[in-house]
Amino acid sequence: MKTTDHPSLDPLSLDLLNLLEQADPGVADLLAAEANRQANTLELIASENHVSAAVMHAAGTWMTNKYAEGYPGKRYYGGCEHHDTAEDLARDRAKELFGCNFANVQPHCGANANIAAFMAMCNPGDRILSLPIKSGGHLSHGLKPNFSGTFYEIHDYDVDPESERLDYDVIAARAREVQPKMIICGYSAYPRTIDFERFRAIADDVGAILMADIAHIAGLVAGGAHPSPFPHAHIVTTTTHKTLRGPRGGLILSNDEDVAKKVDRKVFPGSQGGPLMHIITAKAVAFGEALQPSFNDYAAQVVSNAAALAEGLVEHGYRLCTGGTDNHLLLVDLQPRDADLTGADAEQWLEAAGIITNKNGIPNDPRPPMVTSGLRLGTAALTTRGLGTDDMRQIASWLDRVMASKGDEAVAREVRGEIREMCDAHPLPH
Ligand code: DSN
Repeated sequence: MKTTDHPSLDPLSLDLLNLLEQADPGVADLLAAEANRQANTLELIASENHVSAAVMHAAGTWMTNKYAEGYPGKRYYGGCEHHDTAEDLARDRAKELFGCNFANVQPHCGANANIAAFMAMCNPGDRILSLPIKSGGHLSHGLKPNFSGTFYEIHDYDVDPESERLDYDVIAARAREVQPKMIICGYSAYPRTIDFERFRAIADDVGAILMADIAHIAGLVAGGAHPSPFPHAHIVTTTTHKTLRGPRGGLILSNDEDVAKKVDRKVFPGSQGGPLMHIITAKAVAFGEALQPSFNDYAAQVVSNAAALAEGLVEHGYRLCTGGTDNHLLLVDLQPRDADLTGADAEQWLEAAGIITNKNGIPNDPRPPMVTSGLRLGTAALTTRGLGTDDMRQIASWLDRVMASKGDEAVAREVRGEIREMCDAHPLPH
């Protein structure tokens, strides 16, 4: 594969491919193929996005060469002057972005942020109240094989079986019953606004800590399109790469100095060694981007696009869990449209047509997690490409055409061609 096959790539990316063509042609080929895949398909995975060229290239720099165990001003290695500056910049920008007093930018990912948060706020064996993964929670909130389910006593709350939404009165009753040390809110597949204030009242009622994992909605919070977990949550964790559109990584935020001190100890040396300074530098760049006024427009458009996609799918006969969406994602129940259609089939057929999604269990899903009756869709990446609400209606109609055809190859080929035109008109960010 020649780099001249990629006229839409930014100059640094072309230089990288040229360099690798000499140094490691196999890797050059696979990277070029992945760049093409991302450019030529529609990304609807709710937890993914397309970073700017500035964020992407900031993640691949000299900063990767350095050990910087410790924190700015207190490192275990010499030569950390510029690493201190980068980490301070990332921390200051994160605090400004989320309106809080403390940020730890070292967690390598969201699950690592959650490990450190659990260790900071709880002791092994403590009771934790969270939403299980089968109802939209995250595996690091208490799944049995995960650290959380292994070392803590996990109790569930659930969404209402009819409305599929959080029922705060029921959660409050459950909290009184369980008397947890910590309550977790924030989810991977919940399409509705989270009432953080109500969660804090529930936590206060039983003397529990409130942890908000805002990994999915962080960009919406930063851009003013979802209420903030501050001042309600005692501790907030997130990833940096979903709606926030930064490099792949984690982040912990708080307003409380005692929480902050504990978190710092539990990230390093509690659960991690050397921080990924190249990623922390890219986090600083991404937070700088999210502080621009245009990021508010982006966040608002993500939400409008999700609403338009939801409307389009409902018009085609699909049922949406909870009846719709308030945020960037929708959870589609495929059963009413076609009782035989599974999430696994839909994911595979759509990928063949150039639409990238993930199968996802729906509340009370009769099918196992590798099959599922649902599809989770998100609009963060499409919105980054500059797509709007009219495009979402077109995409809803492609989704239906492919799923209704049951993976017919000719239909997939046709749709793929049409999608290619939309992709060419909306190149990835440079
Ligand atoms: N695995 C992520 C998601 O797709 O939602 C959550 O970390």
